[in-house]
Amino acid sequence: MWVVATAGHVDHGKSTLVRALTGMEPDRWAEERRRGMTIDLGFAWTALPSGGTVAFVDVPGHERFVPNMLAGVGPAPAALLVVAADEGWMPQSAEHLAALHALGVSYGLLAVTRADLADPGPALAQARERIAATRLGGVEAVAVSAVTGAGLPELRAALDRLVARLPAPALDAPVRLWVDRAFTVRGSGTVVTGTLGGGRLAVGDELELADTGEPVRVRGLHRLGAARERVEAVARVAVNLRNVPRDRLGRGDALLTPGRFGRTDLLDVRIAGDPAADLPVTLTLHVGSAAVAARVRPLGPDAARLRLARPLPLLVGDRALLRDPGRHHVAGGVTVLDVAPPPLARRGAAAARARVLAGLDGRPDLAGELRRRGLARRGELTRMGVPVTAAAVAGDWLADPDHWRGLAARLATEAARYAAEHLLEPGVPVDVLRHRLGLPDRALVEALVRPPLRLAAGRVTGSGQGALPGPVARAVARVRAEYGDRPFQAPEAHRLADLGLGPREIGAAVRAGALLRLAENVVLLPGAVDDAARVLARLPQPFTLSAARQALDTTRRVAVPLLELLDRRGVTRRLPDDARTVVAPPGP
Ligand SMILES: Nc1nc2c(ncn2[C@@H]2O[C@H](COP(=O)(O)OP(=O)(O)O)[C@@H](O)[C@H]2O)c(=O)[nH]1
Ligand SMILES: [Mg+2]
Repeated sequence: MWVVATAGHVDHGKSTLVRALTGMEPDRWAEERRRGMTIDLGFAWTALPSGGTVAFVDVPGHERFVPNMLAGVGPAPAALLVVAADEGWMPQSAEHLAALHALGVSYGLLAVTRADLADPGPALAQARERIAATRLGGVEAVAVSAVTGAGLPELRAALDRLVARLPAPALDAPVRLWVDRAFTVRGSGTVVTGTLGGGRLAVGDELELADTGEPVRVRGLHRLGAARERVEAVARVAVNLRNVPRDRLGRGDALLTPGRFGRTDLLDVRIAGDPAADLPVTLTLHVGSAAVAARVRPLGPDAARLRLARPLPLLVGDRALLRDPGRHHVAGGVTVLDVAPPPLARRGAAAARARVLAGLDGRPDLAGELRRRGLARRGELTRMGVPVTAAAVAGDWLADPDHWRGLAARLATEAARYAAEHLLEPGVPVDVLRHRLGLPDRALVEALVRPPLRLAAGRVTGSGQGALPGPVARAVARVRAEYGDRPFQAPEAHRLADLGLGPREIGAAVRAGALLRLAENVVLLPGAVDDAARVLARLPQPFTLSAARQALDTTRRVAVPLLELLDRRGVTRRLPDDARTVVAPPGP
């Protein structure tokens, strides 16, 4: 199915043409039929000669109802422009064309209606010239009369050629169904309709209401008036929602694939049209079926920051338009550049931001997004409309490679600085580093730890080795002097206390490699383990604990943990009878 919106001045024959093409009545309201004028959007569809189906969103042409027109055109990918042969180009012909251009609609067709009333030639030439200057370019044109039927077969054939050119919808895209109508059906509850431009819907699907974020479930689906289990884009759909009161949603809301869209009331945009500096401070932003007041802050000649009166589910690259309702003036087409822009608090931030925006084009770009943000979460990027194709550095965090390298270097510097400031502490707490580096998540700090730094018990260790506070260094020097010639005798606990070596000091000396801790309050000088292995290797193998103790000239207090340490290091092996052999003697 294809969806085509009508466009054109009031009374130029849009609804009559849709009726003639489809046999359906697009003017749904009694008031519309009584007044002979379209007020709100109408819907009708027909089969084309090729067998394909085209659904029309018939829009009102009256100047008062341009917002309704925009709600219908916003989500539709193609337009049928209608100009009456007997009236020619009129104000809403121009305004509707400007809207199509601003929204980036580039597929269309011109129908010159009421060709039985006047020579269609002049209106056709005039309209074609105006259309050629827009994104629609050189469109096919057909003169028709709904009264005589002249031109209708040609128009059908031209519609077939038009829809054949339309790009295929992205069926794997997340759903963002802009609601253009919401009503209650007795016995079924709330039903909303919209143009499904991408993705798929199925009965039972869970979706999210854009305005409130609340989850809703699809109870039933209709496509062109017939019940369906599933519907693919492009389609006109009616969605029956389970347990959703009618007053919870309306035109301008949207049904979303959960988790795939953010809601933003602050965005940076490119504006094609009036110079940004000339725009009124307040305009209406039209996007999808929504119309929201926007405060405009120019950032450069063709870029601006918009503050919306309510948040919308927008993605980078979305097309929208800004309109001045008072002047009936389409101020410009909008391309969304950033849906999560940085605050502009510092002096000069706006100018810097303008320079950044000048380099953006609305095409989602992961590398650029990371370059600008440094770090971003996977879900955040997805909800901006930026496909995540790179690996995370930690958890669900992605990082710009340069920024990440810089953080690793800063982490090493900060860890060393902390170690120098806190000599007796076993490394720097992860949270301290997180704070000093300004990182939002501990997992990032942990992922930044590289050898020789290590992560142990919530701290980053391995910095500042050898730098012991003076008193500790002096105490260690005393141990070295006193025990250098009896390396396997450990100072008694009271001797350690006399030297001022408590648990904290010993811990620092051990981390600095100045002492070796065998057990609580049992320390040796660092070379003792290799020396012990060499002594033990010269014993008849296997040897007993007692033989080891005598050879090393030490006590059980030292020998037991020393041998256990040698076992753990694979230097000795303990046999079933508790004797040991040296299996891997150290070098000389
Ligand atoms: N003679 C003639 N009248 C037409 C034709 N198309 C529409 N009309 C009349 O023009 C008026 C406006 O048509 P309508 O479809 O409501 O215009 P819309 O406002 O563009 O939807 C109606 O009175 C129609 O009957 C046509 O091809 N020939
Ligand atoms: Mg009409």
